[in-house]
Amino acid sequence: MALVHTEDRDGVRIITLDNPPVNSLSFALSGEFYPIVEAASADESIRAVVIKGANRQFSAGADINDFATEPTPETKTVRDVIAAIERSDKIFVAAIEKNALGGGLELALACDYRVATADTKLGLPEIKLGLLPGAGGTQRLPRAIGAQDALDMMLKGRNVKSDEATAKGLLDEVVDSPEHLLDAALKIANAAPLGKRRISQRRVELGKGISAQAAAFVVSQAHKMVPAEDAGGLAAHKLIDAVEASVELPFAYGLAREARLFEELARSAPSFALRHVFFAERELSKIPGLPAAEPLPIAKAAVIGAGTMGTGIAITFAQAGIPVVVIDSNDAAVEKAKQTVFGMFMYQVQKGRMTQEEAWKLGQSIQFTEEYGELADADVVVEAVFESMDVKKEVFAKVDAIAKPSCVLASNTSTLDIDAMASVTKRPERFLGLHFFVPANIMPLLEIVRGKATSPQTLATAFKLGKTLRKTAVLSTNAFGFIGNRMVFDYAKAAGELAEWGVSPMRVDKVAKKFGFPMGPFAMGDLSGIDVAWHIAKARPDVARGKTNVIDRLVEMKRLGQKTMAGYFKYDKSVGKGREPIADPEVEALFAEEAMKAGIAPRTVDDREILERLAFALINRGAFLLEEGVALRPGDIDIVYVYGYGFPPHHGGPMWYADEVGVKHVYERVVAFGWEPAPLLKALAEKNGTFANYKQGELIHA
Ligand code: 3H9
Repeated sequence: MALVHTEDRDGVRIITLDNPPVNSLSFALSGEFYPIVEAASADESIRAVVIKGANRQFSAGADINDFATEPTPETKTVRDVIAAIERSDKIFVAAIEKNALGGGLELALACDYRVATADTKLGLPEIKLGLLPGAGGTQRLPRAIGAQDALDMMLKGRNVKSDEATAKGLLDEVVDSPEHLLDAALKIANAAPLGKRRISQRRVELGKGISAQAAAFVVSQAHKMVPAEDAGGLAAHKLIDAVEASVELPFAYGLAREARLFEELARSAPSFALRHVFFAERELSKIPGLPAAEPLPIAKAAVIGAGTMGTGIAITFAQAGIPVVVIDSNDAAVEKAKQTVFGMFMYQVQKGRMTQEEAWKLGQSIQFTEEYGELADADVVVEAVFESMDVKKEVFAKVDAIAKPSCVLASNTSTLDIDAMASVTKRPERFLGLHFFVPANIMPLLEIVRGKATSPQTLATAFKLGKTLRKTAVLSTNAFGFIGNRMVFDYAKAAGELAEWGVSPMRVDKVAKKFGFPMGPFAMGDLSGIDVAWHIAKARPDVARGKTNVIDRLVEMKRLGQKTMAGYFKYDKSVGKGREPIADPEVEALFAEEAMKAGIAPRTVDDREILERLAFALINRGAFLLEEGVALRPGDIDIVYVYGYGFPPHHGGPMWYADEVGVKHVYERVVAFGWEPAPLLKALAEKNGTFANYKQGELIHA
């Protein structure tokens, strides 16, 4: 099947890109596209060319898979296609439907005119893949909209909708429906009111009101605003260099600089890691062996419990357009929840993200009641009550008696047994875990926990719901702590062990932050609550308890974390609004005292070992979870950690990081640390394997 089709209409050649699902501009497509452009340029019967996309969109850019393959001298890329358009004397019009991203937008920018549908998104999101736009985007976008605006758009990887794109001068016309797009493009192609209009021939302005002399200052400021090259900022710095070239160099030289910088990035470790994250995210809902099932419609939701979690979940539903009823009989909790909801939507109004009226409507779509009867017509019920099996069982027995038979029941538990809860209902096949992360309306991760009776249709409904709620949903089996928390227990224990040897919590956190975590393990413990960790450690000392009694002592001292302004660190309202950890010698002394009681001698540890202990604890547990089938794929674990726990995406997630540093090295260190190595880690290490090539059920694939 051809990837590019052509049709002539009265001297206009219509080129249609047809590479489903997103018309990526792969090597293969470019191989067909290039000669078509050359032929149109050489054809005297052709006045103009319209480029459009099949599959209801223009193009999502270069094929990301191609970056891992080495092109041969014969390979044509989107860059060659664009160069051919640039050389041509014909009028080129881009007819853009829905997406013009990355190379897709770069292709459109090489055309003389652009017309788009109202739902179009334009953007150069390459930075999210650790790349920079490498097909002229860094040179043409600054010429089209000003260097500073272009830099901002590209550094954030921000897409703009058609109205904003028109205001920026990126679009010549917007049509109200895709049916009118081709006609509008043909009209422009025929009239070509301004003749050839190569963006490459424009001068670069820095931005409105900024003089050209300010270029050096703008560039140096931009370098200061982004993370260091070795802390996730490599692509950002190269991107700034490329935009600087657009300001300082003639177009052709700027283009050459961009190409060199792009190739450098395409081979860089952070870009490989980010591309892994991109594809791992898209694998998540592909569940091997799961029969296809039609998801149930979710038009109304109920949340049991108006605590922090329940309120966040309710806001999430409301924001996704699903009306929700929150059931709680505790007046004080309901009052607080109402205030949170109000404050949240008012904040959005203040930020200009919604109007008063929209905020009011959203607020109205969350109803509070103490009547369980109100959930009778809900399609999904999410329980978010106190973390106690007895309480939860009682709630579900009640819910099951009232909810309609098709209603899906979900628990938001972070550790408890889903099957035990399902057993008190008459619908275990409609039961599962939906584990949101705090704050539920902000955190993108959702763990979907499959019970032993959960039906394929219930799972399909949960994945669809996850998408509607704009969450990244990862499947886990019903195991203690599921994926994320099960791993975090080992991580926290590794951090605790370091502090028991006399490494200060502040130093441990600093090393984690330097690696790229937004906060270290101790600050994270303070945020989630020392009492929460203490309850879990009491329930499952085998998995969640360290070697000393530090955690019991902290609870005795009422140092429960940020909420009591003291935990592993202390907090002060005047420092970072009470959220900035301040080292507390009292806690360091407590670690020393408890370590001595437990017979643990102090030792010095260098930063490298600190990082290895933290990261390798995650990797080793991740390997156990893979082998036990708790997580389906290494990539699923990586997504849990990147989206739920702030693992630096430029290291790809813990399992990707294991491959980066070498599985063998990880295994040897795990053994040297005296930890029980996961058999899978050992097996991969012995065969020089990688997690990237590991497939469930096989020890080493390929
Ligand atoms: C670039 O252009 C570099 C140039 O500057 C320089 C070149 C020299 N390539 O997300 P979805 C697949 S870099 C390959 O589930 P949605 C995706 O894996 C590129 N595959 O759908 C999935 O496959 P599968 C810059 C791609 O509707 C399927 O398409 N562009 C690509 O939720 C559906 O994707 C970007 O970074 C691709 N470029 O969202 C845009 N794009 O079915 C990246 C998608 O096997 N793409 N696939 O799982 C996106 O942001 C979203 O996919 C999009 C659709 C918004 C387009």
